[in-house]
Amino acid sequence: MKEKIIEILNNEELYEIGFAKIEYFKDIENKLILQKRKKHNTPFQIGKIDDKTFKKENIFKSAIVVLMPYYKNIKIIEENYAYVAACFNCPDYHITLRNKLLNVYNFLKSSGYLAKICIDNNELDERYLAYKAGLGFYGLNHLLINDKYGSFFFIGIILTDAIFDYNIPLKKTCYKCKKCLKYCPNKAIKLNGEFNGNKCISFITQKKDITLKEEKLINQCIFGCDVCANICPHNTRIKEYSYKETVKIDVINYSHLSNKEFKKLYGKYSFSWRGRNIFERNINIYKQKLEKKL
Ligand code: B12
Repeated sequence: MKEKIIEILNNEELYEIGFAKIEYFKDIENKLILQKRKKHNTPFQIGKIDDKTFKKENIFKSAIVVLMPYYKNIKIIEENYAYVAACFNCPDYHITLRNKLLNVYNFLKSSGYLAKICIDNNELDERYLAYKAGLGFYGLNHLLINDKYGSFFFIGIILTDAIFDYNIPLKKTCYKCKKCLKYCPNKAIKLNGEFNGNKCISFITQKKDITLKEEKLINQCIFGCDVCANICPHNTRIKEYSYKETVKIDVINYSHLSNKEFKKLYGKYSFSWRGRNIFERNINIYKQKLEKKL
């Protein structure tokens, strides 16, 4: 069964695969409580702590966890062009990865098992499940790091009631070089392992109402942020997964788009989920900065 699932996923060019047992994840409960108490969670995090720790009896017994790499070395030297973070520079992973998981989903269903595909917007703590499945270790920057892909990968999960031989978490930790602490533009990362999602630039570029202080933090990368990933030594010497697309926005000559035009141009990218207004707001913030410089 496990071999068959791995074979199906390999045929979809997915090679980093792990199996985690669904049980009460007591070891992260205190971390989750502390993050909530300190108001470090963003509104993008959904579900309750008990959903993430599987505290209550659950119909699912296992998580099949899969990594899909997305590293792209974005080199945009012309200041007049804005860009989006690497994970938004490829066709929407919610769709591409889901499609790649469908054959396993169908295989489980036709074998009489429950199956549910989860990618990103769900109540799970996906990084923790990937960690449990032996696919990576935590960085101080809160990213999960994999030996092959660094931290540049998406996580996809299939929950099922099938039972497997499970993988075990890696014993490794990151180098703790503290570069991510030093370079994070808004000091979202702390040495004691805390991470304030509300201070993360990625969140600031995606949220609706921003303060003047937050505006100052939006620069050439107008959606998402890769600073802590790009300076991470675990991300050197990793292979590029070259998608044809590089979203490059001519900021000075940018003209306002209708919703229809926005959808047509950018609808296939996952950043379009936040809509045209936030995208254009960020372009305008960067444009004003460029104009001040001229
Ligand atoms: C909300 C969200 C965000 C928010 C808030 C993130 C946050 N940490 O609070 C914002 C918008 C800021 C964000 C940013 C990004 N995100 Co995001 N995000 C999510 C989402 C939807 C939920 C995350 C969450 O709230 N988890 C619960 C919290 C409590 O977990 P946590 O913060 O990781 O805390 C745990 C760790 O601290 C852990 N821990 C830390 N050290 C150790 C050590 C040990 C031994 C153990 C056991 C545990 C442990 O314990 C805590 C509890 O488990 C997930 C998808 C999902 N459903 O999981 C994607 C997800 C985490 N994001 C992802 C990505 C790609 C990104 C960005 C790189 C995108 C970008 N370029 O802008 C950045 C990276 C920012 C960063 N440095 O983490 C990927 C992760 C890829 C990876 N390699 O880790 C995910 C899994 C989406 C996916 N399916 O691929 N994200």
